[in-house]
Amino acid sequence: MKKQVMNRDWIATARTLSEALPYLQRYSGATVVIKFGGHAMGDAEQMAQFARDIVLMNQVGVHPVVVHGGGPMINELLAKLDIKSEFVKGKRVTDAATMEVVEMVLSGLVNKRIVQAINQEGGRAVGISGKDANMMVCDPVDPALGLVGQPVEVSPDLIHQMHAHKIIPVVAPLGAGRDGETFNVNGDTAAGAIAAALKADRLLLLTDVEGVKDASGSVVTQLSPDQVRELTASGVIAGGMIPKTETALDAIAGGVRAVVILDGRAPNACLLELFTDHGAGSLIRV
Ligand code: X2W
Repeated sequence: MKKQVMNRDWIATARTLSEALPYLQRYSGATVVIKFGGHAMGDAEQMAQFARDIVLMNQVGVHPVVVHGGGPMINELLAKLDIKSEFVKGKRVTDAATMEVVEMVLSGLVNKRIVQAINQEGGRAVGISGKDANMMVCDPVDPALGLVGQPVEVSPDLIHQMHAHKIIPVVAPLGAGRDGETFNVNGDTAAGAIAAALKADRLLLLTDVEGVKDASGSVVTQLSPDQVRELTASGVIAGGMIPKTETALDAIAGGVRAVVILDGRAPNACLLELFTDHGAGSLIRV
């Protein structure tokens, strides 16, 4: 007979699975929106690992919705095409020529890469943008930013139908204008608006920092919207973290139960957050 050698790793693996039971029960049937930022995507192996996490989540009864970014990939193609691009307060000034490139990169390249990665891990992902079924209708944010959109009406129907058919939606952050325009929407903003429309249980904002840091530089594991406002007023939350915490506050005000800002480059970041005692990043909730 084959003798099984029990070593510590296997015992730890079994214990981790056992400890996950209450979390698996808690999240069964939950809607979790995952914002996968361009900076969190990394190489093919990191993409595959993210995809495995999404498929596992789906397998255990979570209804995941992936909303992605792709800022660095847009920058790359704009540079190749010699189109200059600038950001004002974290938003890309988007003229008609830039919008074409943004749509090509987000709806084409990035969206399909994620869809294919999830499908290769055994999931059933379908890629859409906010334009499909008129899911995300936008108004212009500010004439100075051109075709940058602010979501004003988000309909959750299409996503509910996809979930009912066991499809994992992968959403590119583009919106439809009322006069047939295409709008470029910041990925975090789109994820927050979609999570609010779905009244999601969790919005996970995957980025390339560990979370919200306090004045001493340590990650704050849990904080309330009021604490976020205080840290922002005192200048501790600054720079690129501001759009993320603003998204979090808007999403919570819109009916999302909790928002987590976490480092998407860390291995199995989503699983660590949802299914272990440890958690990951900074959880913001009332
Ligand atoms: C973003 C959309 C992509 C995005 C852009 O054009 O870069 C606006 O700035 P990350 O990877 O999440 O940064 N849109 C209006 O948000 O990508």
